[in-house]
Amino acid sequence: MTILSQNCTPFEGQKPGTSGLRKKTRVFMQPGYLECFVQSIFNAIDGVAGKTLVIGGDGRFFNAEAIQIILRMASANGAARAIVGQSGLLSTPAASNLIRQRQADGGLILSASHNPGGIDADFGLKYNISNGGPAPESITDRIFSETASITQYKTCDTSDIDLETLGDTLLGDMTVEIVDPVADYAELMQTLFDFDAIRAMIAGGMTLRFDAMHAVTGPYATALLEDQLGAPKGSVLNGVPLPDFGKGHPDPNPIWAKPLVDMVMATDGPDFAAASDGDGDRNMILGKGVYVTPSDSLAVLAANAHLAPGYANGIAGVARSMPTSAACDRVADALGVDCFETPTGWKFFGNLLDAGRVTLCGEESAGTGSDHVREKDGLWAVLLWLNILAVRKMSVREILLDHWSTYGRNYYSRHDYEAVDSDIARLLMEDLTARLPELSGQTFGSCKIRQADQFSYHDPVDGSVSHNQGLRITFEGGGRAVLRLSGTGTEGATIRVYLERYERPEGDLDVEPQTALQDIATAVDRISELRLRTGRTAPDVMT
Ligand code: VG1
Ligand code: CO
Repeated sequence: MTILSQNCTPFEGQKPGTSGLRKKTRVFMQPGYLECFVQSIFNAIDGVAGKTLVIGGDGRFFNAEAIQIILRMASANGAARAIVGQSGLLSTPAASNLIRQRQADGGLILSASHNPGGIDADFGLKYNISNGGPAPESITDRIFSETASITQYKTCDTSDIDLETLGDTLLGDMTVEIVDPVADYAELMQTLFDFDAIRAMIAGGMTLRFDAMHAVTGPYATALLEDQLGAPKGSVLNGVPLPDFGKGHPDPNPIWAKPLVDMVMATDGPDFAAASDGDGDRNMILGKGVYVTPSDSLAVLAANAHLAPGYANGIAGVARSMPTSAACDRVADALGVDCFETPTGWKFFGNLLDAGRVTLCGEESAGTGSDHVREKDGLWAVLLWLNILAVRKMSVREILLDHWSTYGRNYYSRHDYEAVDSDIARLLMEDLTARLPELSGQTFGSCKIRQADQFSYHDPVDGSVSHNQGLRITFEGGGRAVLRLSGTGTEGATIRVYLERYERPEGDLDVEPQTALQDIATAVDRISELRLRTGRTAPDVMT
C-alpha cells in the first residue's frame, strides 16, 4: 500500500456549526472537499498517529463512500484502529457509547441529523472527543482555522474495505474492526432500565408505536422494543434505514412525523408513541391524545428519573439549553439540585456531565439525554418514559396533568422561518441586537418588556465564554421570547423564534399552546418586524 500526499487548496466555509459541518451532499461530494475537512480535523487534534477512532453514520446517501475515504485517510495518517459500525451505521448515541466503552481517542460521526438525505439534500460530519461528546468550541475553532490554510492531505491507494463482515481486517497498518452497531448500546440500556417491568407492562396490553422515520434507529428500536421488550412485530414503523429516509425529513416533530401524531390522536390509537431523527439522538414523545413538548418531557424525566434503576440514587443536577422552557428549573428547585442554562448544542453539556454537576440534559429541539453517554439519546428517552409509565401505572396524559398541577405549566412553542434570505435574516438580528438596550419598559400590545439582552455563556467548569448565543426578551408576568439563527441549515438562514409563558398550578392548564402564546407571538413580530422584513405570513414549522 502506498501512502499518497495530495496537494489541495482550502474550501471556503468549512465552519462547524451547532453540530458539525453540514452542507448539501453535492458540496461534500466535490473532489477533495471531504478530504480537506477530515485532514483539518486530524491536524487540529495533533494528528491521529497511534490513535483509535470510532466511525459510523446515519446511513444517508454518501455515508458508505465517505467512510471509505475516511478509513483510507485515517490509515495514511497513522491511526492504529478504526472501530466501524456494520454497514457504516452507528446512531449518534451509540457512537458516543462506543467511544467511551472502547476508550477510543475520538470519533467521526457522519450525519446531518434531522436534515433530509439524498444527493440533492444534506450531508454532515462531526468530530467527537474521547469523552464521547461533540468537540467543544475550542476544538471546532481550531478545525475551522486548519480548513483555511490546508495545503495537503494524506490518503492511500487501497481498494474499499468490506463494511459488512464483522471482525478485524487490516488497511495498511491500521486495523479496521467492524462491530454490530446495536449490541453494546442495547447492553447499556439494560443496565439503566427495568426491562422486566416494561416487558410486563407491554405483555399486559399497553400498546406502543415507534416511528424510526427510515433513519438509523430502525435496527436499534426493533432489537430493543420488539425483540427484547416484546412489543408486537409492527410496533416499529419505517424501521428500515434508507439513504433518502423515504424522501421525508427525519425530524421527529408534529409536522414531519404527522402520520404518527394523527395515529395517537385517534380514539383507537396506541397508548404511547415516539419517533426519532436521522441519527437517533432526538425523540418525540406522544401519548394517546397528547403531544409532550420536549421541554415538558425533560421536566417529567427529571421529576421521575429515580423510578428507573440507573437513576435510583437521584440526579445530581439538570441542564437545559437557554431557549428550552424553564419547566425543568421548577423540578430542579423542588429536588434541591442545580439547574444550568447553556447555549444551544450538545457540546455545551459535556463539561457539566464530565464534572458530575448534572445527570440529565435537554433541549427544546427534542433532545434529552443523561450522563450514560455524551450525546442526546432518542431511544434512551423512550425507554425512560416506558420505565416511568410501567412504575407509575398511569397514562402519558395523566402523568403530564399531574406534573402541571404540581409545578405549573410552561406553555411553549418554537416557530421556524426556514430558507430566509441570509442577508435579511442577518440584518434583522443585527438591528434587533442594536435595539436591545432601549427595549426594556416598552409595551407591545398587551406585553410589557421587562428585559432584553444577548445570551453569553460562562462555562462554570472550564471558564470559557461563548458570546452571541441568542437574543432574549422577557416580559412582565413571566413570558419570554428568544430569537436566534439556526446553525444546522444548509440553505439561506433559518430564524428560530421560541415562545414561552408560565401558568401557575392554580391557573388554566388546558389552553391550546398557540392560543396561550398568541399575545407574545404578536409582540415579538412587532418588536422584530419579522413578517414585514421576510415577507412571510406564517412559520414553516411550529413545534
Ligand atoms: C438544532 C437544534 C439544537 C440541536 C442541533 C443539533 O440546532 O436547535 O437544539 O442541538 O440542531 O441537533 P440549530 O442551530 O439549527 O438551532 V441534531 O439532532 O440536528 O444533531
Ligand atoms: Co440528531
